[in-house]
Amino acid sequence: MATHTTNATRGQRKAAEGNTSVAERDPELLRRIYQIMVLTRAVEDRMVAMYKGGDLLGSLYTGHWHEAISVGAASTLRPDDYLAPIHRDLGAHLWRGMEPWQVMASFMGKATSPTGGRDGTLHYGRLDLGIYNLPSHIPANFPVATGMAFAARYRGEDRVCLAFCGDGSTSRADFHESLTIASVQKLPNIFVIENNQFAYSTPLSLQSSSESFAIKAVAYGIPGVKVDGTDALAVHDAVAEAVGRARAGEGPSIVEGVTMRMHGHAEHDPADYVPHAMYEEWAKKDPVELFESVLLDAGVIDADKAKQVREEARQLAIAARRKALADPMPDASTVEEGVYAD
Ligand SMILES: Cc1ncc(C[n+]2csc(CCOP(=O)(O)OP(=O)(O)O)c2C)c(N)n1
Repeated sequence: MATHTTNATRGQRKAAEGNTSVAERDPELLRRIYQIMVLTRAVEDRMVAMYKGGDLLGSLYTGHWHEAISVGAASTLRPDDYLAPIHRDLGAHLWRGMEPWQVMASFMGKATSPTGGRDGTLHYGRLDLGIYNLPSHIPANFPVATGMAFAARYRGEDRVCLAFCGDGSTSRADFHESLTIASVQKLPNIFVIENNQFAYSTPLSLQSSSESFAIKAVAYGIPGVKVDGTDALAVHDAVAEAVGRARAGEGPSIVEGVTMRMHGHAEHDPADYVPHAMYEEWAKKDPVELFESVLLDAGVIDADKAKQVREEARQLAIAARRKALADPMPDASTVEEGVYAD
């Protein structure tokens, strides 16, 4: 099995092969990726304001500058595939059909949230959309993802399971255990590592001595590729290739997307440990703006359409906040429901 690890983005390599033209791609898919990236940013910006305004119960984790990874990766899946996201992946939830108000309702502990108000932050999922609720312990979604992939194969289904984790999560034992079982069993898994330079306050230099996270794939005998995580098409293409292999029974892959965590670990964290120059550098690589420019340059959207998409996203986020605020808290008498088997 070929194992390739490269620093070139998938987009760059495809460009070199001469088949990456934006014009050759499905314009509907491109517009949908753009729309969900814009919506993700709008919803998270609104939730940051809600956090500051005291609307939310717990802390708020956002995925600013992760939009190209979460949406680029999720957009490669079939609706019946499985998704095991983390706290940076609102874009993947929204791609699958999670409603923005449901996300807000979750951070408010509302009865209408996907967890019925049993959680005041981000442990929401929707099994009807194939989205597994993320466990708090990271990357505990990885062993679950291998289980989902195993179940799919056991049942004779050709579903795949896409799971995300951060750079810090790769240092945990469950990362290694999951990669080991997935590779020896050739499970239909895709493991996306969101390298955002920090794991809370731990910088990459204290996290790993490897030249990349993708290169860790070599030890598992599986393909690993490192792509520009601010480039939605680079992520999409790399993950699509991995999905193709997984669905064909060729086993799991690692895709590393390199980006920056542009907010604190969560909104309570001022992240004073991040050198200011890093923010200045990465501010030039806003994935939403970069993708918008690509689509504008290729004529897939025009300036009016971009304005319309942004305004619609803003209005959707405003309406979502209004609904989530108005929704009821759980009825205290139901507190034991869902705790014990009937
Ligand atoms: C096993 C475990 N240890 C610690 C935590 C607390 N915690 C939550 S996210 C996080 C940082 C994770 O870093 P990384 O995997 O790089 O993802 P990022 O938050 O940077 O996206 C920590 C320490 C946890 N949830 N689970």
